[in-house]
Amino acid sequence: MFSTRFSRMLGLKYPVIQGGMAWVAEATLAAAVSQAGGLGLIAGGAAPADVIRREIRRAKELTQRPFGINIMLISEFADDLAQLVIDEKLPVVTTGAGSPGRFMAAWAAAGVAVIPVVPSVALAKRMERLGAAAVVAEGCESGGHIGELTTMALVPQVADAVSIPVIAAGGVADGRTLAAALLLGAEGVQCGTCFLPADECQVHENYKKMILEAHDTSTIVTGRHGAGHPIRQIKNQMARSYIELEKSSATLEELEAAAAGSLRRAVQEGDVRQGSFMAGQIAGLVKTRAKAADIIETMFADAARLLTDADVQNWR
Ligand code: TUI
Repeated sequence: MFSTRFSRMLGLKYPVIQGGMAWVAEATLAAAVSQAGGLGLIAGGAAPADVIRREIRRAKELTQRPFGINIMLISEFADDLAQLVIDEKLPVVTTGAGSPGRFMAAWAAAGVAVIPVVPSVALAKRMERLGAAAVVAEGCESGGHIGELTTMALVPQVADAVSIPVIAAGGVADGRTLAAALLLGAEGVQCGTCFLPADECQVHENYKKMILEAHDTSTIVTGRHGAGHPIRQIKNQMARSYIELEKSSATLEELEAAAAGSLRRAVQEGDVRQGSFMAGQIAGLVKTRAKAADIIETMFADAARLLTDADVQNWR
């Protein structure tokens, strides 16, 4: 029932992408998601190509199934990572935080399926024209760097505007939200937050606890007051003091210094005060630890029940 153009394109059992979360999405998690029938991603983040090559090789040891990498386009190593995708013969790449235009010809020549993450209809259309295989329409419920529009508003508008498959991201973490995304016109979903407490996810225990204990209003967006990038993260001392700094009209250099290393401090050190714990608004719904395969199978089984229920109009 969950065979879509997107799942068939990559031979996936389930049309779900594990988000390319910087510092978080490494070989163990990506391989577990791919092994479960979804699409695992290794995050390029701000890492150099040799680090990511090592992760790719490690994932290849762990699974024969397709996986990809995510390239954060503002990384100084984006060009190296773009070539790495080709050298390592990866079937798929996703991109974020910019337009991958300058890489499209080389990737097309190598047969790589390109799936840019987009926050707007205009960018989705541009990506389709450039030859993207699909787009991830990412709403501002998502963790990390976000655009303006919600998933509910963005996904159906993108689905109407392009002919390539649309993958919904932002606020998807269970059967209900998956079913809703499909009803909005998506042919798959991308999830990040719900994989943070996965057994195979290597983040610090404090990060997992932060997600499991979060409630609906636990996240906040930094970067909306000063210059820079809007980032959704758990509302802790780091996020609050950063917003205070922005409001005090600090310089870009001061803001960059305040944020430097904060994601690594969250993921690796579990620094609950000075770390940036990027997470989506759906964190409040994520209550259990489980294997990545269980997270995926439960989500799709629940969505299947909802979508085939004869009484779907009155299901609640
Ligand atoms: O990229 C993400 N999420 C991220 S990246 C990240 S690491 C980071 N750290 C500090 C500063 C910035 C990033 C954490 N989370 N999601 C995909 C995404 N892409 N969200 C928004 C966009 C986007 C924004 C503008 C994509 C394209 C775009 O277009 C600009 C243009 O070139 O027109």
